[in-house]
Amino acid sequence: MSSPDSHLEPGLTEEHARTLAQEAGFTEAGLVALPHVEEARDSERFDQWVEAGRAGTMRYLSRQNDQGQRVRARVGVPFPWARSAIVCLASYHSAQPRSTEPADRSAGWIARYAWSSRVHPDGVRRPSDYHKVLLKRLKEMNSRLHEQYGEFESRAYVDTGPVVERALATAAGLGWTAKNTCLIHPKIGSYAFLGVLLTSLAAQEAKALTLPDRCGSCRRCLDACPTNALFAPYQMDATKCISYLTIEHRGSISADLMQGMGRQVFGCDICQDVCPWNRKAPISADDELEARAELVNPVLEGLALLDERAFAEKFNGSPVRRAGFLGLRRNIAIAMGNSGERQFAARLRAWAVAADEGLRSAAAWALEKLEEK
Ligand code: B12
Ligand code: SF4
Ligand code: SF4
Repeated sequence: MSSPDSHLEPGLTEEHARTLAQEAGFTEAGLVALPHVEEARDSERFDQWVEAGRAGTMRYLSRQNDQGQRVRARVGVPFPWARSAIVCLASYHSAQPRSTEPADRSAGWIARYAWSSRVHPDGVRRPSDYHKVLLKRLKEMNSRLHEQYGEFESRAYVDTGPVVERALATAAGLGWTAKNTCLIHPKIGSYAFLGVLLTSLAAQEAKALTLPDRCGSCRRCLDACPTNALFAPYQMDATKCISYLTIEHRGSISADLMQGMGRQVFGCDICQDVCPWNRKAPISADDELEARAELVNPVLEGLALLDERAFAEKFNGSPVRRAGFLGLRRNIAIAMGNSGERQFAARLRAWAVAADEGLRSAAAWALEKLEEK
């Protein structure tokens, strides 16, 4: 437990937080005192988003505590002791092609963020999951802070904690929340993961200014989104987002959305691939997040051949496992339908009688689409 005395200054400085983060392997970091100045605005935006039903079946986002407060809307609700957040950013940009570049129609697309791998001490390259990679770094930073400051409260989160990471990253001056709803760092772009270390330590310097929005009059992401999930600037209906449909959503998908999904089999990069701020973004030097070349434009037939065991072996330790074996198969069936390649008809016929409803309905739709040709 923390003692009140442990909260006395000197407190954290932004420079110290950045140094610690970079020594732990992060590309960039910022510090923000909590509650931050835009908390009321952000919490209102979050509430409106959830109340409009944009979160779909991701019920954890709308969870309320016994007092009826929405847990994620304000950091102070689950963590009343939190006085500062160190927000860290790890670039995963790689030199590989983008999803918007021409590719063979018989290939699918797995989102860039899920390509990560690293070489283990035994010399073998294995998939890596950013959640684990970043969490280990945050914990290392936490230990170093404890050596320096003694007892205090803290929590480290990457993705799965009850915090809106992009809102905290914006408040910490790491970038702006863009029209595609991603956090864009002016130098690093948006192919970057976020991780947050909450502490009960005071932040010595209050954040002076957040960065301005630099989207200007651009609308490329909105125009490129194939399912209209970005229905207005800064507004996303997650229930239409290909990332949600391919990763989070279980079961059948409506026909109009399947059409828009194209050949994305896991996640979606389109609204980031068209963004000018990613054009000149530096390639990441992070050796724990290196791209696995075999996941770039993967051949659909190769993915379709994976049985449950081969799926587990190929994606063990990778974010792709989250889609589940049958979820990925359903997505492959949709991509086959959208490919226009009749060579997939035989496989789709077999899947069209599968026991799993999501796979069965996707395969039937895909078959019909191929036969329309
Ligand atoms: C749920 C979730 C999703 C959902 C919903 C996405 C969404 N836009 O809300 C789905 C499954 C669709 C998804 C997709 C992706 N995700 Co996601 N996801 C999350 C998660 C777990 C929660 C996000 C959340 O709370 N959404 C609710 C909305 C309201 O929050 P928000 O979008 O962050 O909104 C804030 C701002 O947009 C702002 N805001 C709202 N309205 C307005 C209006 C104006 C005018 C302005 C200026 C700002 C503004 O205030 C909001 C609240 O404070 C976070 C991790 C976390 N714990 O935060 C990762 C996270 C956001 N995802 C991430 C990633 C990498 C992705 C994908 C790129 C993966 C992929 N390639 O498929 C896509 C990107 C799609 C996109 N264009 O956003 C990263 C984003 C990194 C970054 N640089 O932005 C995060 C931070 C995970 C991480 N730890 O790195 N994701
Ligand atoms: S990730 Fe794809 S589907 Fe989702 S908002 Fe961006 S372009 Fe649209
Ligand atoms: S594509 Fe244009 S509007 Fe969309 S996020 Fe990038 S700069 Fe902003």
